[in-house]
Amino acid sequence: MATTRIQVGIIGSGPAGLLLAQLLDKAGISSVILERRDRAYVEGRIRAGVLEQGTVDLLNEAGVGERCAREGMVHKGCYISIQDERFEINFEELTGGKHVVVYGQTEVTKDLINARLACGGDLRFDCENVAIHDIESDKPRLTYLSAGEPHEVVCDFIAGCDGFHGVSRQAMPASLLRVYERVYPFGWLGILAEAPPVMDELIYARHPRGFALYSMRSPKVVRHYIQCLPDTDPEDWPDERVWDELRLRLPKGDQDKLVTGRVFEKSVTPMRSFVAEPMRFGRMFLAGDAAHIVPPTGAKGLNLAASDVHYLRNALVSYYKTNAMDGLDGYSTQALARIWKAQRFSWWMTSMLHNFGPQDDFDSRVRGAELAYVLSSRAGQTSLAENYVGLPF
Ligand code: RFL
Ligand code: PHB
Repeated sequence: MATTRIQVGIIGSGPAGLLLAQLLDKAGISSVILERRDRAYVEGRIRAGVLEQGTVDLLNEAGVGERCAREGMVHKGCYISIQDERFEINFEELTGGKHVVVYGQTEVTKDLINARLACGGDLRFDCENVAIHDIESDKPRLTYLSAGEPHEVVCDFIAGCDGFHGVSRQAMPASLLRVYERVYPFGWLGILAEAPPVMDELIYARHPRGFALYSMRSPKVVRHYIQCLPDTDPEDWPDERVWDELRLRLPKGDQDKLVTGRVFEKSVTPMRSFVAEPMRFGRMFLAGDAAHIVPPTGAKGLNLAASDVHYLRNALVSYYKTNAMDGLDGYSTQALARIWKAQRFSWWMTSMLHNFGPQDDFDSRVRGAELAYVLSSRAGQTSLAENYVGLPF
């Protein structure tokens, strides 16, 4: 069996695993990434779009921020509509100059993969049956198959960056793991289309027909979502039906601003909130979606993966400098403190903006009143803006 000896073994080449590898590289710490899928699949996955400044800063630190700085679109605020009324939330004014950047996760992933390969970093695609061994020892191991051949990685630490369906969380003893979960009775049908954005900023729309989000990827490509049932088959939504529904959920005064175009991606995302605690077992540390999922309404998933990676990188750097485990011992608690705040924000945005169904009358009135209050109060708007642009880490 081919054996690799390295400092950190990373499972998963999503944003968490790739960013961690590049940041460790800058600190002189060696790592290998084992990814189950092929490069084209990883680079083609359509997901997030909104980056907090803290995430952009980390991309810069990792040496991959150049294209994002050039092509990313700075968003100084967003709009929230309630049926036919639209309100502006001005992030810059409310937070003392902070904003977010719209830059697709697909592009972040491509930039990180290119940087990894350009610096001669070890990134292995098509790794089958990745398995974790000896987690509680000083030399944990990863084994996998590549083109049918067995391989082994012997390392000091394992970073489980393999997303919600990965193997790392599963490798933790069930008796030690506490899981907190909420599954929502709806999903989002998302499209990518060749069309100009509806407005200069994203629009989050609360509507009796259900929530809709009008986002973008560039001045020529939009990313829109509509609330749907979680088991919706995208095949039941021909393009015309999607565009009609998107138009109906906009305020009447904005409906003629929706420009249609060729739809080139359409998929349904179920919505859940999920946290697994702790994020560490022995010498394995979870980061990103492997440990937590947020509903996308707050645009926090990718940004949380970045803040986890920031804390984990700091802890690993401190270990290799001092040989002391304190930083790594504190990682889970430190990361979870920020994760729960983002969970709260994502749940809050989701609950204020979605239609939870007709049987939910009292709660739905309270949720509507909460949104109306937030929009009518500077304190409410400030709270929303402060969380949206990202809490410090
Ligand atoms: P990923 O991206 O899921 O990457 C995990 C990687 O691990 C690989 N893997 C394995 N590799 C080896 N062996 C195994 N056994 C493996 N099992 C899995 C997978 O192939 C994959 O390459 O997790 P990571 O890195 O933690 O990143 C998390 C983000 O991808 C996620 O939180 C965001 O996309 C969430 N999200 C959003 N986040 C934001 O910050 N802003 C947004 O605007 C935003 N919008 C969204 C979103 C997620 C969405 N979907 C589709 C869930 C919008 C949507 C629609
Ligand atoms: C996106 O553009 O994909 C996007 C934007 C904001 C969100 C979620 C997704 O809250």
